[in-house]
Amino acid sequence: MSKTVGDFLLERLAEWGIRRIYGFPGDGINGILGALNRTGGEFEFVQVRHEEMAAFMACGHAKFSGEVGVCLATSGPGAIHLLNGLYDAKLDHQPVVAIVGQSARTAIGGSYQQEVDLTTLFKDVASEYVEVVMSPEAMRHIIDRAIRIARAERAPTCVIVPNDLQEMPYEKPARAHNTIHSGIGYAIARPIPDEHELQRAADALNAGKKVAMLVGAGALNATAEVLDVADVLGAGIAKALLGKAALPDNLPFVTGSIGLLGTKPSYRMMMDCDTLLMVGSNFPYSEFLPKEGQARGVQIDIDARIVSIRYPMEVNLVGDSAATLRLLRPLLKRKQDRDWRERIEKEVADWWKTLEERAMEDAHPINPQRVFWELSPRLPDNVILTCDSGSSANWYARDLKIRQGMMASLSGGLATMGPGVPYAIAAKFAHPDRPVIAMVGDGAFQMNGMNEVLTIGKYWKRWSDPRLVIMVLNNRDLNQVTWEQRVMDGDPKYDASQDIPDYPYARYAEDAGLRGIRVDRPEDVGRAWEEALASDRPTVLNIYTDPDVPPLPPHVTFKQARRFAESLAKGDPNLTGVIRASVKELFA
Ligand SMILES: Cc1ncc(C[n+]2csc(CCOP(=O)(O)OP(=O)(O)O)c2C)c(N)n1
Ligand SMILES: [Mg+2]
Repeated sequence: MSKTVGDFLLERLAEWGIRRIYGFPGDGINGILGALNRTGGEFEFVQVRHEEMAAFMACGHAKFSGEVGVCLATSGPGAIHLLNGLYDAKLDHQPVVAIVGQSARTAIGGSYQQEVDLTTLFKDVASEYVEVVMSPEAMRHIIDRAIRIARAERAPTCVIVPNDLQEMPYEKPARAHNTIHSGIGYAIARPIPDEHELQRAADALNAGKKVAMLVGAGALNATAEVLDVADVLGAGIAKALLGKAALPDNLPFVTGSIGLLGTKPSYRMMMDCDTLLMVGSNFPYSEFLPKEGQARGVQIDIDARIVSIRYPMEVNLVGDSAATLRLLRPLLKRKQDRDWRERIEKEVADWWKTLEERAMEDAHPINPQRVFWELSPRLPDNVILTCDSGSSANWYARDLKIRQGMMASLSGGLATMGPGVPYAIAAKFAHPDRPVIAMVGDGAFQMNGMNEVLTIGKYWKRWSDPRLVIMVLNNRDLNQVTWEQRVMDGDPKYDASQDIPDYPYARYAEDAGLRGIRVDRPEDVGRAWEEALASDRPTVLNIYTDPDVPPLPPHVTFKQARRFAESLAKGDPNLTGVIRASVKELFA
């Protein structure tokens, strides 16, 4: 049999170094699946329960491996299911290539079954590149460009392959007019800013007496350089959510997370600083940054489009974070006066004590903060952490003490529910020798995590280290939103939209061939983590936590406090519990 377009597509993916595809079948991609079968195991096809999960996994693969993630779905419904996962990749700037089927070229435009205008559907999410392959000769340059652009722009791209074309004999483009002749290979570059701009940045930073740094995902590979610069500048460093793994939390001048999920020392540092150095972050909430005019600003980012969009910066340095910081460093003068740094260190030390006290406060039955607090000292050295959107993201951001050598991520930009478990699966496939922990709410687990437990059941024996722990924060509530309704809108909890059913998740895990542990007493939390992390198979920890412990912002404004009081006065069904757990936190 001659080589088909499907065969060629896979050959090309392999040449690009791609070996794993997350997907789900359908007759719109049978020509590609048949070709995958013929490769005889060269590719690892990971079958998911839902195409959105394939897209999350491709995004997780990119996040944890730094390589392009690939997902594959059939035409129509399969392609539509990918969307949310692809938006997650888009908003968190991850290179993902989606390959989707389409009706046969002979049927396109004929309202054929499962025919959806996929170019229009993907136009926004894959705005960097979405193309339909219309002839065998075009397969080569379209897949080449989709991969190269995904990597260059750190964005999702999409290749739409009509099903009849997948089975056709592959033909190389002739050497003729109207043909395209592409090759493989990335351009690796570490751009650096102009010298003059570097000097201007150094002048601003040298003039400051109270320098605050904010680092994000763009600083994940610049740990040493960030620390070096912070040391000379006597700066404290706050971390945006996606930058959690950029710096260990045991350094005394790292103020931790920032924003609604942030810490008090981060907040105070930003309110008091006279200079702001932002590295690789697109942190959105300007109310947590200095007031306009309060601080002189310097920003470093690889993407010229996003500099100076959160705070009016005086100097914008467009370049690779590590390379730029290395060039900046010799231009900086060491701050002799260390008062600012010492004040930050004192606030950080006090804050950790506050967090411990909060975590150990009684709750019914278990204080969710304690679940994260007790995990920190038990984190294996090379663990990979994933988290979902929900109240768990607060405790992940604030309470969990990350150390050097770990990786961690969640859906930062889209803040979608659902990626916690699929990211963890992708982390296991990318690093089968490392333990992985996913921290997800019961709502997110019900939304899709439970289904993907079956995927874990199918594949876990392939992983050299079988440890994958899914911690389900079982509060029987869509708790983050319940609290947003109370604090932001002054509304009482609306049971109809917020209450969710309880379910025996540990038993469910056992039925799926995994381990399940149910925890409903605070004193068992530490031991449960230890058991799960010593297990010979993936484990679901079902931890019963108190929905009345408030995931409040680090400072509560007068307006928020008033709205919260109003929500209680309007007859919140959880009234007594809420008052017990939270008034102390709010007004203390
Ligand atoms: C797909 C999606 N739907 C809805 C939301 C809004 N939302 C954010 S957090 C949240 C509650 C999550 O509940 P759960 O997973 O139980 O976590 P909890 O906050 O209770 O810890 C909701 C509904 C979202 N972010 N993403
Ligand atoms: Mg919940």
